[in-house]
Amino acid sequence: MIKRGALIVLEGCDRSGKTTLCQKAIRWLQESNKEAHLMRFPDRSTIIGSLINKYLECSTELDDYAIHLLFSANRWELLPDIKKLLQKGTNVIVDRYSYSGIAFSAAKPNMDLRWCQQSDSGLLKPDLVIFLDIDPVEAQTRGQYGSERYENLEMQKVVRSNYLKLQDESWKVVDASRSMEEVGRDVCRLVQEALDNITPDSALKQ
Ligand code: T5A
Ligand code: NA
Repeated sequence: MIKRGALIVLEGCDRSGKTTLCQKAIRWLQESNKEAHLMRFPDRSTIIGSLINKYLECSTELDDYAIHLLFSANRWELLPDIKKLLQKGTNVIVDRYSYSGIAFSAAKPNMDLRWCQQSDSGLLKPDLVIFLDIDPVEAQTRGQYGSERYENLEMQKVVRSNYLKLQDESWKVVDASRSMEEVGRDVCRLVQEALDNITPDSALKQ
């Protein structure tokens, strides 16, 4: 019986190092001869993703509820791909997932966190969520925020507090204010543990 792959998500505020660490984890897995595939949300390459991209670049306006559902739809449209990879034994590392969807939308006035959770209900549950934790004030020093929506300190502070409300048993919080090398070592160790925990009869989690 083929052992399914692990679904591992990296989350964190803007500039916490998600993309850098996802790439490091993928390289490390591939060098250890393990099947690994990198995905990211939003995936801006689809039709839904192109609408999200326009919204993030501030070249179009959308209702807060409508954009929330588009971010969610972007995950739903790629769910079959994720399932296929996991079922054939490929480990999938994902740069942002539902937690971003909830933490960012719910940081807007009048958006309820519980409501924001609904549209992602039924997606696959990750085996491991690595939360790269950093004070948004410090993250900001890693290069000026660009012109994308949400890239401002006030928003990022609320996002961080929302993230912390979403922690469950799959979460590991990593201090992301340390050097890239130290953070990378922790991330690779956690990834290895998650892979070790998958057994031939581990089913996909919903
Ligand atoms: N969003 C997303 C929603 O509102 N709803 C959703 O459902 C989803 C999925 C775009 C926006 O969309 C929102 C959230 C976002 O606001 P994105 O495309 O993932 O999301 O955002 P990006 O701008 O690509 O990425 P981030 O700004 O979040 O940055 P990362 O990936 O966390 O950080 P990274 O790796 O690019 O590193 C940033 C800089 O810091 C350095 C790196 O070299 C780089 O220069 N760095 C470090 N420096 C020192 N020490 C370390 N340990 C370092 N680690 C990285
Ligand atoms: Na990123």
